[in-house]
Amino acid sequence: MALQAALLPSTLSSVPKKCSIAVAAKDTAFLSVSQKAASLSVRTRVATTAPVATPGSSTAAKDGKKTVRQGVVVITGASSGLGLAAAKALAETGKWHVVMACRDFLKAAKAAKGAGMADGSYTIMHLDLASLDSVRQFVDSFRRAGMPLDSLVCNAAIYRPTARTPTFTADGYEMSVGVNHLGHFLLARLLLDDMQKSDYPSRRLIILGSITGNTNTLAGNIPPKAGLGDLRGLAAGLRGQNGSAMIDGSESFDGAKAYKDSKICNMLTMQELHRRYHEETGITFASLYPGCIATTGLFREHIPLFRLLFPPFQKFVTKGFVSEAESGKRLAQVVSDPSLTKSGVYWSWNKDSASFENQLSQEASDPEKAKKLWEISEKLVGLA
Ligand code: NDP
Ligand code: PMR
Repeated sequence: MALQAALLPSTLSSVPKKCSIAVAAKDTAFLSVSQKAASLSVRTRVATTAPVATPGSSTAAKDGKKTVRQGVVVITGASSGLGLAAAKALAETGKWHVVMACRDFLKAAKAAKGAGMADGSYTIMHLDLASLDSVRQFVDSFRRAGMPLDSLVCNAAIYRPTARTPTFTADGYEMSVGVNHLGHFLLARLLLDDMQKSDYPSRRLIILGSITGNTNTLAGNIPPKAGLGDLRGLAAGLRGQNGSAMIDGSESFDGAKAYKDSKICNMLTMQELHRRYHEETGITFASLYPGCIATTGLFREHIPLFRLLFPPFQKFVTKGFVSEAESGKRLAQVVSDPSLTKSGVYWSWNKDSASFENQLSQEASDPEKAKKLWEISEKLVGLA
């Protein structure tokens, strides 16, 4: 019920800067139902539950000393799997207000309720990474909501393992790379400004990587192997019809490889952000392989037999399996653990679930490639 009542058009000018979201939610009571319906567009909806404490405000302890305020973290793709589990883990600490940046608003709302996330511990905002317009609108909505930004987690992804023909984003880019890399690239670049304004003691920008994008591992050597080549397909626009839909310029499309390539892009982008911005801003940039979360929606497009056998295979054969809850704790650690402040790191976990700095493959740590990827991506998302 709180959710329906709190459906807000992000364009409302009444949302005050540094607002208490409780006030913003209450304001909607003054809108008539028809006004609400008329002003709600799928792309600009914001829902929030009344917060326990105003996100971004410092709280004064009884002895007069200021305590660290509640942090605000944006997590993309928080409507399922790892993103949802991390959102829950962070919200439960009471130290974080989670902004769930999701393409399916109602799914996200149901998922948060279903996971038992407390009212007031999260805000849902619409973000479709398959549209650069939507990314810009999200940034706009977030700024209008008046919250600070302390951490950003680029988590959303799609995997199209059986696809033999490409599909395309609203801007005409191959979908896996468009969503997993280009959408996040634009989002991260735009929100860096907001993160720089934050006074939070440890600000972190995290981009999900994976073992399957790293060819220095057994998992990374299962065909089709990731590989960006000289990026000629990306440089030509990744459009398929007038060139290649694959980053390396291959003529034939391979959905599984496109995903793994996008993960190399994610890991290279994290390192390039580190090189360009860490010293200047103090922001920690990190990536991670959370373990094989074989039960998530990531494998929804895989054949039924794969979905049946993959979890037991990972549990009992590779022993790389990790539950959604455990992976959520790992990601939450990278967001907030005081011992994980090192920048430019790709985190992994050992069998005892202890984190360690992992080695990226040669390609996923190639600075020349990272620079080239950065420059091409800037052009594709309209930043250069
Ligand atoms: P899920 O499919 O459960 O979650 C992916 C999320 O991304 C969903 O919330 C989905 O939204 C969202 N999403 C997809 N497309 C878009 C879009 N266009 N705009 C906005 N959001 C979108 O997968 P996982 O939780 O497994 O994956 C999370 C991350 O973890 C990914 O980056 C993945 O690469 C990484 N990872 C996963 C591993 C695993 O074993 N599962 C291993 C290594 C890394 P919706 O709910 O609407 O579909
Ligand atoms: Mg893999 C140590 C062994 C290991 C690990 C940790 C993974 C993780 N996988 C391993 C081994 C193997 N896998 C082996 C030996 C095989 C051949 C039977 C195998 C196969 C396989 C397939 C077909 N594995 C897969 C697939 C997928 O479709 C998944 C994928 O590539 O998604 C991109 C996948 C994965 N294996 C993993 C992980 C973490 C994934 C998926 C998640 C990801 O990278 O995001």
